[in-house]
Amino acid sequence: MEKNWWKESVVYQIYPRSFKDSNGDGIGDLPGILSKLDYLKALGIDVVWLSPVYQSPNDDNGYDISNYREIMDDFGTLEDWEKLLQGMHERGIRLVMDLVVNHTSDEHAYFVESRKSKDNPYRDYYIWRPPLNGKQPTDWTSAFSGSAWAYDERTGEYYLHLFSKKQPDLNWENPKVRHSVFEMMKFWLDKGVDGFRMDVINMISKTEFLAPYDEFVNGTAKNKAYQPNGPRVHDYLQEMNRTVLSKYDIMTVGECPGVTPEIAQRYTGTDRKELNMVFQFEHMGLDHQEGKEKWDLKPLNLLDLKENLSKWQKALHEKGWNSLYWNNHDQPRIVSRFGNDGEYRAESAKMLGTLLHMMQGTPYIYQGEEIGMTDVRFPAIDDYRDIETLNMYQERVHEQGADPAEVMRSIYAKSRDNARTPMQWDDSEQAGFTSGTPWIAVNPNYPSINVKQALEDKQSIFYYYKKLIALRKKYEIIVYGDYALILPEHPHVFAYQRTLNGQMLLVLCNFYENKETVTLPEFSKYSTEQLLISNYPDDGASELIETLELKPYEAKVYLCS
Ligand code: TEU
Ligand code: CA
Repeated sequence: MEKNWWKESVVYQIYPRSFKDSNGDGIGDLPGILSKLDYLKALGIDVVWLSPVYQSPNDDNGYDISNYREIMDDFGTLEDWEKLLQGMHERGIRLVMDLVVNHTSDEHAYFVESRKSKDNPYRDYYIWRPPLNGKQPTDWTSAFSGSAWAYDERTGEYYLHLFSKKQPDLNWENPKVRHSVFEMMKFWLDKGVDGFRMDVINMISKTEFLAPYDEFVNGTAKNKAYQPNGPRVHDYLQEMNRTVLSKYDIMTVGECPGVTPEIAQRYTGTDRKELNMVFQFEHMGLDHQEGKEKWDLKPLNLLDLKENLSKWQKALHEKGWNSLYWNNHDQPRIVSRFGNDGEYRAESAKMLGTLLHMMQGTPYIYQGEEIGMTDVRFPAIDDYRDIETLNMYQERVHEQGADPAEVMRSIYAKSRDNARTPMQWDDSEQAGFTSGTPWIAVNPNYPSINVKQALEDKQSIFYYYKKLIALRKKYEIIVYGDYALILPEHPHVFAYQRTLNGQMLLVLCNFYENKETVTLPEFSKYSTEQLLISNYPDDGASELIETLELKPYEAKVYLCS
């Protein structure tokens, strides 16, 4: 298999608004991040993915960009950004920027022009359609509730917004749009950035737009949801690769909701010259009811998770590359979601980290995951800030009459704000995040869960993650080894093996709080076994790998030969 630095790296995601405030305005900023680079260096990560820091009216916290070449005032200046990049590079940390080009802000100069008149030179930079029988051109819905079409009085037409009304979708069919995006990418790459995380990049080509449109006219449309992976997406990405990406030594990861392993092979295949890897969402969909929304909860069945992650491991082996993640700024905290954030918080957080970090792919750690930060339960809807959460509450409670308590339960389980409460640095007021009032409240558990405490405790989740990262650097088998699921039918233990050059890595994870005994007779053939890491202290008892006892949420990794 071809070796690449981005296959051997561990990425740390920073959501700047919630990471560290340096000037007391309650909003995290670039100087704040700079002041924490030594912390990241100590953890041992190789790359930082920085969520958007560009100029934005913040309808969707920076994912609505009004100027791609300026830094948001809340976050600092371009000079602060240059210093941050330099600070990272001095420490051997690479910087991956967020690239949000499916849509812009409605306050971007292009859209301000575009909406002025039907013959404006920028009209065709966005997707405009006349009303159909006095209504929306299609019945597509926005990811943030309601129709994906907004009516604009000035010209009497609708524009498409797959996300909020303030995030109009760019028209990638227009070569001028593509050229403008590519020039902007070069602007940042020439400053020295090391790659891009591309926001919903598989949505840039709109699905068979005209066909459903016609169907809509004759009443046969069944296109409620907009479908990603549209017809020209691969042409666009190959053009981007030819024109921009191939000219630099960088890494790319495309955020791709709705990809299957087969589709992901097309985005990440080495011969395809598109992207290095994608973020897939199948494993993040296992705890909601099929065909419904993420808010419609269902408990996780471990067998589904085993089947799903194994399918991805197999499908992209030698054919592409996986990203590995449990968390990001859109997902609830994994220890609360698939682990146990009460009695076994530390054990289960470490177990989940083990399961992910021993797989093949590039692991991503989201800020706070390395100290086991948990979901939050704010008392009232007014305490929430996320547009997706607020729109959903409005729609379900005020428009559809749902029980507010029931809706709050969904919010507790799934709101994006679970991931967006401020980073917990210490046990001082506001968790050491700010000297002022934070833009969103801190999680009240900060006195016991914080970085200061984690750094003082040698058994902390932080040091365990540090060790997971270090193991990946030491053992090639973790990066390049083959994957196979073992004990596929076991309902409580997720076990797999990796193999490379006659060695075998055995990974065992107990997902529940009961003790488990697992028997693995076929492993008697290995003569030596070394315990590389475990989330319980080594009790010195020598064990036979053929019959193992697993404690609550226990994780064990053996290297056998
Ligand atoms: O998210 C895209 C995406 O897939 C979301 O619709 C996701 O399904 C939702 O957030 C889960 O609840 C990206 C960004 O990561 C997100 O923060 C932005 O809001 C969105 O694009 C629009 O830019
Ligand atoms: Ca600030």
